[in-house]
Amino acid sequence: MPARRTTSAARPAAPAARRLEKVLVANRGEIALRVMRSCREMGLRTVAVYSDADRAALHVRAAYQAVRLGPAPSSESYLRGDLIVQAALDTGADAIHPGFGFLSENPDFVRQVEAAGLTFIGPTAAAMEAMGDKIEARRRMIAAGVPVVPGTADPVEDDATLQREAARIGFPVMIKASAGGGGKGIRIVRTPDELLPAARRARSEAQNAFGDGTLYLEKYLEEPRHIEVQVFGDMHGSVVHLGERECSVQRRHQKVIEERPSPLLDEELRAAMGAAAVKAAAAIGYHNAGTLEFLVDRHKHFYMLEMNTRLQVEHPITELTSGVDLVRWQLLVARGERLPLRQEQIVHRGHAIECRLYAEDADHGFLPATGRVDRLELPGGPGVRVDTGLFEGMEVGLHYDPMLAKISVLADDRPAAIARMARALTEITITGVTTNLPFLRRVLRSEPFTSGRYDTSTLESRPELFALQTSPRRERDVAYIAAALAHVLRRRRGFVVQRGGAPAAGAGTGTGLGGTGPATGGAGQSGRRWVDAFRPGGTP
Ligand code: MV4
Repeated sequence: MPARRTTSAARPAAPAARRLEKVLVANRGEIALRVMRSCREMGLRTVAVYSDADRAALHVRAAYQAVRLGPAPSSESYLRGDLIVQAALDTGADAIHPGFGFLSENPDFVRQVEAAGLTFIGPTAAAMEAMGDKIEARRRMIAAGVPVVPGTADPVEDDATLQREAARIGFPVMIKASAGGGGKGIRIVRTPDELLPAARRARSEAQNAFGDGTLYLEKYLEEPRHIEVQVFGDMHGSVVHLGERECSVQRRHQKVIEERPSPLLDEELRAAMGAAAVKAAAAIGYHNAGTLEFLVDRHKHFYMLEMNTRLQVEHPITELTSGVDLVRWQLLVARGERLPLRQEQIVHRGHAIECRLYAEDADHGFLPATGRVDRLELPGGPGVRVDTGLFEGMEVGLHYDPMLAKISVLADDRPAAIARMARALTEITITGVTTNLPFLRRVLRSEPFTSGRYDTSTLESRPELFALQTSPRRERDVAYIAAALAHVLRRRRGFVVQRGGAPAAGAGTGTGLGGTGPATGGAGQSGRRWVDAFRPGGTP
């Protein structure tokens, strides 16, 4: 597909084959491991970089070589593009994979990498810039015929323009920062009198956060779904899509569960959104992995919002249903090869769901949790995939993203995928750090999720549906059980039960009187578990 209306900088580079034998992975945790796995399968050597907090991390152990960057804070380690490029040169790497977050969407970093004669595994700096400037992106998408949310085509500078444009669009409107993205620097304005004060605050916030106070306006869509489309381009001008991911289960712009296909889309809408996503990527001569974010309103109208110019956290669900290794494709495209499949050869099978396990306390304001992981059991079995950098003994601190693991499942259909995920979640044990695991279980079996009728506001507008359930009756029952347990354990002090086995010889069977067994040896030393006290035949 030829790319039209592109500047020379955005046109696909000459597809000269490039040497790719050793890849430096400029990231940490599960995504660094994920990238290294595909590298290894392709016979490529890997270089890890790490901060002092990550000396013992799995990504360091998985790599062929590892280079220390600096102290734990990202600003002194994973965000130090200069040190990362130097590490690549020192180790003889020929390419850098940025993962996601950190430097992955920083066009200056891309230029630094290329100036050093290295290959950046991702799109061009120009494509990142075109999509990073939201007003510029809207202009280009409108020109390409991709639907965007009704709004302004130009920055809104003065108060008169703000008022005129807001009235033309119609309230409620949303004020957004052109340099923004994600959830930063946006404001909902419901009435004309709120407009100017909101714009003033938004402008100074954007100026502080991004060094650019440029604003634009959009019609505010109420309770939209957030559905994104995975695209892939090569340096020969081909662009394909790999279907959508439903990402509406989120709170505070933090995604919690993603699934594909979206329960909302029919084949017609899916095809229309896929075609729009391909058109958007082709219009800027895009190559490598990208994602087009759309909002879908209650009338099932879709509007492009933003383009993410990187591999995304939730890419595993696309891999599960398509069978495509997206990192492999990134590496192939970066070395100048053509996409391995044409659009009609990309076929999805089954239903995939991803749950994000976060180190946070969902029952106490979702505060970030820290600690040392002392026991860890991860799920497995049919159709289960785990992406994580966790290991027993790992310290979870506050320096990096709180996401600990991604649990993904593939099954024949949506109900089977939900059942499989519920099963997988029950197989997880993690102690030493509080996680959102109980919250994930509650969301998974909630009515909005099981029915597929949820939107981006559901988690935040109906928190009671996902909250820890307590009631006077339930609390009374818990109190009864605790009292009974305390009673039994008191009477049986010294009752020795071998861990997981039959009661030890002579250890109080039948009498149940305190003190008949060995008087020494607490539960910890005997290895006795409280459940053993309730084994059939084990009661007095
Ligand atoms: C919107 C919107 C409604 N109408 N724009 C939030 C993050 C940024 N990427 C764009 N966002 C939104 N833009 C218009 N015109 C609602 C959101 C929004 C949202 C979007 C995607 C996923 C979750 C969200 C949660 C709240 C608001």
